[in-house]
Amino acid sequence: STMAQDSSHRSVRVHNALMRSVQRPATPPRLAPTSGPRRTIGDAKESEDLPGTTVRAEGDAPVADVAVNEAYDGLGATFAFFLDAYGRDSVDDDGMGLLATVHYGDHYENAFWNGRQMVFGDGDGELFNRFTVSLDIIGHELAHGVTEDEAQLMYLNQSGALNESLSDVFGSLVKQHLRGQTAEEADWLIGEGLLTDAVQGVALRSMKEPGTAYDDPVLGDDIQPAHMDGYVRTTTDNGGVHINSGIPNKAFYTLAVALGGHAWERAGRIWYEALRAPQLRPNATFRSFAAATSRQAQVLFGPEETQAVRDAWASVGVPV
Ligand code: ASN
Ligand code: ZN
Repeated sequence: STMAQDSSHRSVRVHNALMRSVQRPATPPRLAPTSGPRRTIGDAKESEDLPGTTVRAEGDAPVADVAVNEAYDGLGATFAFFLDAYGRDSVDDDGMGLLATVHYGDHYENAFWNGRQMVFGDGDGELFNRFTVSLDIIGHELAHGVTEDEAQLMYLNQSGALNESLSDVFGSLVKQHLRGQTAEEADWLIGEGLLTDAVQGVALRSMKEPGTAYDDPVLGDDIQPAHMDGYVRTTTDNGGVHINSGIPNKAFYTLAVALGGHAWERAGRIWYEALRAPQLRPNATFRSFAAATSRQAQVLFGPEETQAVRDAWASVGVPV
């Protein structure tokens, strides 16, 4: 009789525990992100005033200014990517409104995330077109906001190059997701269409073959390394954050192609969860990030994916 009592007590306790977990979740319930993106596009009218005049808000019809519509659509594609691929509701995973300013500065040759919003220059027209032409650039800038919200990787040396690389990874995945491309089909270029026809080059960076995106008398040579053997020690560019990002970029590309299929589903998911892992510190190195990706591959998938992650890092000279 004691046996029967014990097991019935146990089943009652299990039942109560299950009911409790259904009725009283440990964390407060969050509203499902049913509202979609909340986009605002500002026009700085070639000044450096942010956010400038609002020229298109969520739900507004397209306007005559192509840069405005590219920014609006690019923010939409980036929002859709993070929600669909990882269930992330905007930059802060809490439905934050997305603000971008176009026509920033006088022929300004860059785009950036300023901690609160995206900013896009028009380019000089000689070397660079407007910075909204490439969807992966828009995804890159917004991903800086995601990284800042999660690991807060310091924008210096290896942690800075990781910060840069994560923006390239998610920027490229935004484009691949919109196009429905597999890892094999993707171009793995960052900023295709950004360089004018006068420049000898195809893009700002190549994740597939770092160091080969351009070689131009005026712009210079793409000097990104694809392996730790070529790691550039420099004090410019915050310790070469846009240079040494070639190394983790190549590791991600290598993993994505090894796993095959849609890169955001396994390779991207592993990188995304590594970025969110509490063990990842703001001063993370390539090695500590590689270890985080290996752990996530094991937790999320299994031994095959974990080995593929380790092989990918090993191929760029980062042992895990
Ligand atoms: N376009 C650059 C980037 O987002 C601007 C910068 O150096 N912060 O990385
Ligand atoms: Zn960046």
